[in-house]
Amino acid sequence: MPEQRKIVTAAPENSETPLDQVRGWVTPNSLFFVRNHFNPPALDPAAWRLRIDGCVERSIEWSFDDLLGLPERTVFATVECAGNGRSFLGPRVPGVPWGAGAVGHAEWTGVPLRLLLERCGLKAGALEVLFEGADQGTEPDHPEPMPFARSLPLPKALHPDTLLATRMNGELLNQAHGAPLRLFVPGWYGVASVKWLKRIEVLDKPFRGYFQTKKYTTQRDTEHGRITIIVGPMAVKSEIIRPKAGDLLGVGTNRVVGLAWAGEEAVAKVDVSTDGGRSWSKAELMGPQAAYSWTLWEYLWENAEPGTYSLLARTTSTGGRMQPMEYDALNLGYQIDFCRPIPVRVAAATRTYAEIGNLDALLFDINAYAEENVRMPLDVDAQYSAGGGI
Ligand SMILES: Nc1nc2c(c(=O)[nH]1)N[C@H]1C(S)=C(S)[C@@H](COP(=O)(O)O)O[C@H]1N2
Ligand SMILES: [Mo]
Repeated sequence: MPEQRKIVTAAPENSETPLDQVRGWVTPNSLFFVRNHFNPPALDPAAWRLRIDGCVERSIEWSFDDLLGLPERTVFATVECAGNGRSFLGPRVPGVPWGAGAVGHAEWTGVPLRLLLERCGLKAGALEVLFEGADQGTEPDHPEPMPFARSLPLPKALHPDTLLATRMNGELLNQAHGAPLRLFVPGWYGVASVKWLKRIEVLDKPFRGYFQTKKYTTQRDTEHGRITIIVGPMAVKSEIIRPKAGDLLGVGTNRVVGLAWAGEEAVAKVDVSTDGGRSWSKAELMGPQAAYSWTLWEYLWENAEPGTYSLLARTTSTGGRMQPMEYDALNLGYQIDFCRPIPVRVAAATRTYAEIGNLDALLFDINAYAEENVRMPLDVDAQYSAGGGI
């Protein structure tokens, strides 16, 4: 099978990481999911400039080469789109109908945003930092063209791991992932990490843009009524990548493999259930277990008897947060973090068909069966005749 992203929409590209092919900790750039609201702009790094202005002592402009010459920092981190898994929700919600693969894990390298903000000098009253991409377009409920823009609260903007990323897995950013420069906010949903950066502005009041307050928000009921929350840190989540929903497994021992992540925290534990959540067993965590990063895990399911089963995985973070069993409808089609059952069948292995429609294999079996049933009496006949009769 060719290794490539799974296209959800072709233009602009929205595509998934092929999770069933994940075998390592880091997702190769060519397989790393892409989420584009508008057509990706082609920016010439030689002509490109980044300017920081707004609530600062001095506004400064950098060329791409200037930025490459500044001290770098590298962070391994998982990025998930806040709408990842939306197609599994019922009732259906509007938005890109993602399967499970709007998530990936990479090594991100760049200049800490803090360093540039310190060079500009923040004025008293600085509250948020606004990031504007060079891409623009319209949405059905916003017919006026607008750029893709998001803001970060000052504490996260000043966190030493928040980067202006130039590289992904050691390579200069490619166009799909935001070349030449993108913001990278580890532990937060992908929407925070603005691609194709054009402009940064320090604000003294909250940003109210379309992708900040109209989209990418959830709701919560409080004693003061229902409030709107801007999507930020990623939730605790797991994904079973092998077997796949609908797979036919053999009797005996089967290997269940998956991924788990916990936003700004590390994964502490993954539990697996083969009986729809009645009982749980601890999965084995494989490889690094680090803040921001996903962890691979495996569970050896022993003594599986013929039948139909519902597999579940549930992650707990180092801070003690646990994945919920049900989806919270107030999440409005974002933050899809519930434990999703994966139905599988276990049967004694006779012959399995790669696909139900494999007629050649089916005909082969029917013929083999017919031949078997015809041959026996023929053999007996032959024996009688060879034996010279009774
Ligand atoms: N300029 C710009 N930045 C953007 C977006 C976009 O459409 N335009 N999409 C955001 C969303 S919703 C996600 S999930 C991530 C996806 O990053 P990727 O395409 O590199 O995987 O980019 C974010 N940054
Ligand atoms: Mo996203």
